Amino acid sequence: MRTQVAIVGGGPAGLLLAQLLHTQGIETIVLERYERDEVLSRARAAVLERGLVDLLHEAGASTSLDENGLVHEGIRLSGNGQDFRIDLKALTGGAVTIYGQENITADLYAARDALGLTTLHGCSGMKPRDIDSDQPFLTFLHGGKMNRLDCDFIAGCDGVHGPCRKEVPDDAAQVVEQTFPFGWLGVKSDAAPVVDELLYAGSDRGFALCSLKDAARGRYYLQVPLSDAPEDWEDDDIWEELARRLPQDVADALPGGGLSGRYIAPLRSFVSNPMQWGRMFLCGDAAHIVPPTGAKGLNTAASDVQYLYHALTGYYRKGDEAGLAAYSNTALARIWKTQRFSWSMTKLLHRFPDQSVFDLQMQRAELAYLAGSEAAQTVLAENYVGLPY
Ligand code: RFL
Ligand code: PHB
Repeated sequence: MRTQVAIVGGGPAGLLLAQLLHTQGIETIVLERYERDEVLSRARAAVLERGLVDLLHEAGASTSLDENGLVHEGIRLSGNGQDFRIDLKALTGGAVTIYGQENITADLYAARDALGLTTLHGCSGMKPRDIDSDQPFLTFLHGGKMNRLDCDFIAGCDGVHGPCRKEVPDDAAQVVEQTFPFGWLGVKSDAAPVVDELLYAGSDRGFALCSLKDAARGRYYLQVPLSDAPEDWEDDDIWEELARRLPQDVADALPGGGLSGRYIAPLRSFVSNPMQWGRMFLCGDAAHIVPPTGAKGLNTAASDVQYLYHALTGYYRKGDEAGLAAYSNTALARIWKTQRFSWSMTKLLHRFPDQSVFDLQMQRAELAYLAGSEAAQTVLAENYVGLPY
């Protein structure tokens, strides 16, 4: 088998890159480890920056997004006696769109299928080879036999546990990592969302988030100790804990009832540098992870995809290698700003086990300052709606 760009990973980053390259007549094959149902069952991100929405339009995968995406012009923040709205629209002219990651992935698969482009599911033992030559290739098991895919370039869109990042030699790779001493318990509710706009709540008992799966269903998160397991939390315990952490009007309106899709995600920041080695380029979670408090993981994957898409287009259209050579530095410059924002939101709203009285006062002062300062709100809003590419 041969293609121009071999894409490892059929998650949102890999599929979006593939669709965009197709619009420029660049051939791709997408190789995914799991079956499609499994990929589509991962319900995660919901908040899309404008840049990602624009890319989905450009990729020809926006029909359902345009119909079902909810445009949100504000968010609410509470905690330490503060409770205020940040008017994203008034402060930045921008907004975010609420639309589930699993829907984006499904839309991108549908667009790819409609064009008859090749996606192989159930690929195991994936190994990038000769990436520092101009004839890289991949070997992998599929359909009961070993396969070889020759290509011009490999895009490693294979998530945080994928094999591509490991191909950057140890003595060239710098990995910067910070783990937070807590996780998020996430659940879905079939009852109507309790809020019209996302509510990020700090409290003495820890962080809580009220979000939406879509217009009809709510999604909730609670900061929990890493020692907790999802099955430690009964539905009623979750509702009660949410009520303790949320402002009274929201606590009073919580619908109660059955909850599903329970999981606990640890919070961490992680950046791997460089994001390219020879003819292999890393995109999305394969190269970096942010804590979810800023809603930036998928959006950062999208900015990588945008840079790589333009770099590859420059190469194939004009033989210009400058974009490819600069890819890692260009992508990382934006990623570090996104890391900063995700870290600042996490620090602002969570309870840390070893927080001193001074730390607590700083957190309190930070939230009070934000509540009263249009300048501070503008900084938050500008980052939340998404920095320019
Ligand atoms: P993915 O989604 O992990 O996809 C990688 C794909 O690669 C496949 N793969 C392989 N394929 C072939 N061979 C191999 N050996 C392979 N190994 C792995 C995997 O099966 C998978 O299909 O990475 P991608 O595409 O970079 O996308 C990143 C996003 O999924 C992630 O950043 C977001 O979900 C993060 N995130 C959020 N991001 C936002 O922008 N807004 C949000 O509101 C938001 N909320 C969240 C989040 C992540 C969360 N968790 C679970 C940590 C909320 C939470 C709770
Ligand atoms: C979500 O709805 O999954 C979500 C929303 C906002 C975040 C993180 C997760 O910051």
